[in-house]
Amino acid sequence: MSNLQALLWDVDGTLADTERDGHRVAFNSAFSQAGLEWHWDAELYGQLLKVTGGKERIRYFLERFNTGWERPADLDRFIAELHRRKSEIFVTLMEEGLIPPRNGVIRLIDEAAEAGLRLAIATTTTPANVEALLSRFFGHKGKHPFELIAAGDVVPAKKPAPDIYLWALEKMDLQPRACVAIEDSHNGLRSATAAGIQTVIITVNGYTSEEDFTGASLIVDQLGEQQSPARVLGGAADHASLVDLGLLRRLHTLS
Ligand code: XBP
Ligand code: MG
Repeated sequence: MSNLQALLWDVDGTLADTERDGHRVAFNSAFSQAGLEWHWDAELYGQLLKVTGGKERIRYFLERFNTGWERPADLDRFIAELHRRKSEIFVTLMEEGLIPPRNGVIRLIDEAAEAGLRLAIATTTTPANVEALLSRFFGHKGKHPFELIAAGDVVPAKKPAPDIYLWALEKMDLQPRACVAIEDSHNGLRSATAAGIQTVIITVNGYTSEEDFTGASLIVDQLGEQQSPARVLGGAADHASLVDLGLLRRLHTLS
């Protein structure tokens, strides 16, 4: 009998494919509005995703890919302001509704909420981004079923550090073994695992499909819908075509 109590959800790449057509576009608009001739194409952005957190990603870009750029005296402040503008642009993009939830996401969230499971978000993205996305997917602000949104700078170290998961577990007074985490990336898997969560489901996307997911309980190409079944890429569920609560409970019992 599974004692599964909660599902902890990543956002970017998991709830929706926000990176290439959302965050990347918002970064580029912020750069151009600031008069910077920087452009992150889809391929470069894939490399930059190695570092989570938008401010951290800009810094990584400067350190690794744009070392010749003359830095302002107060680089931290410059990056923070650039990122503030990027976040405003991203929220506007989300409000326009151009990025839909991934297949099976709303189905599984609804199923879990109806079954009385607790639901939370654990992400490195800015809280306003999550609010905008959830408002779009579940109707106006606050209508979503998540009891906690753990996001952004509430902890100093972003994924792959375990901090954001540990923060959420503490706030919810939950044991890591009572949870399943749903992630799309190697960094996310490492973060959840390091927090003690033993059942991690990975839904890969274009940017993460080649990453190392050793230790994940299940790897799928999507959570799946009746008309659009999930393809199992790894884990103990060979013939599953939908990631539903029954499957999550089985995997949770096994791990
Ligand atoms: C998400 C991120 C975030 C977003 C950008 O990682 O790395 O940085 O790309 O968001 P995960 P901000 O899905 O593992 O949480 O610019 O708001 O930081
Ligand atoms: Mg992610």
